Amino acid sequence: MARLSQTLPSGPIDIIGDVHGEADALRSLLSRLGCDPDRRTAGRPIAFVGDLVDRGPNSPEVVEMVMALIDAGVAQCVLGNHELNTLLGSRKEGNGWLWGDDSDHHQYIVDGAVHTECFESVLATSQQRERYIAFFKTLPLVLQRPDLRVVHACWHGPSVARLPEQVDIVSLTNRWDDEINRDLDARGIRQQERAERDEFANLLRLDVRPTRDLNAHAVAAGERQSKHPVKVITSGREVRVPFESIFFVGGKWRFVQRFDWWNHYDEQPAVVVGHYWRRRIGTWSAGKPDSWSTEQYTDWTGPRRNVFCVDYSVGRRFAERARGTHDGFDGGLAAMRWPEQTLVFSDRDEFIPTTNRATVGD
Ligand SMILES: [Mn+2]
Repeated sequence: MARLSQTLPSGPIDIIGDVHGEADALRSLLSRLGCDPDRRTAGRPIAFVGDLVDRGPNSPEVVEMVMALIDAGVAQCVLGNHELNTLLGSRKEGNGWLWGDDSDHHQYIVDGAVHTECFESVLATSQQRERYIAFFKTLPLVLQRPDLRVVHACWHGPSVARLPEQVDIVSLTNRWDDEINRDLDARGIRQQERAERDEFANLLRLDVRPTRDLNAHAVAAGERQSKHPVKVITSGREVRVPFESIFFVGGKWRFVQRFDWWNHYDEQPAVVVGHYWRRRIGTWSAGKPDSWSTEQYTDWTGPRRNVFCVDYSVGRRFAERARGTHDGFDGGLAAMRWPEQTLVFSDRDEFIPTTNRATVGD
């Protein structure tokens, strides 16, 4: 059971972006923040935005560090979509480490040729798996206080309002899934969706690109996401993409893409999220739309300029390593210091001021 909405402590706080199993980066970031995970001490409270695990080299070590800090009362963490997947038992690209599966791999294209590469990840023992799943079940979806809100992907008032106070997140998620699926069934959409997916290798193969628009699949995928409060908060709302723009990411062909909710957020408390693979430097072609695009990588965004994504794509390092990079990564792990609103990166010495923030009276 988890209390789904919890309170952030008052006073200064550090908010850490998606870690994705990058244990070394987390260690150096924590040390820059004055936090010692072995002695379980921190200079100020820490809030993790979730997605602690998957794809990176050592998810077990990351979970152990975060559990220790939460146990000691110096950190909090919201549930990310990657933790939610493991709770639901879904095997996804990049979470084989938890199931002890060393054949877990990702697919990518170089010069038109499809490559597959296994993730180089420390595997969990069955004992660790049980402990980690039990731990994920205790995580809230929302952390908040009057001036600040922390969720993994999306603040959406109506979805937050639908959350029961204390609940088993797995039964809640399944119950809402069932409701949505019953409705899709009643409209005949689910049957059509199955036929469409069967025709194109269940949409799981990069080399089997769908040759026509799959309407039922697109409608079902959109509603399963955007009508489901747990999914909305942990992975955002989604909207349909035109057929010419369908894309392959996370091991699947996608007919919907992320809705830019931050451009519509018009409430007073600042919101800090992760999830959106923000670029830190340069550009890369990840094969998917660049949803969180701001002029400067340090910019706040939204009509009130009070929304910030602190995920600088450290979770992309597995792909950088696969292409031969072992140092000087594009993707970074960051923390936002509040109320200073400066960024601290695991691999940079200077503290970097954020930009484009609304000032009082704006
Ligand atoms: Mn995420």
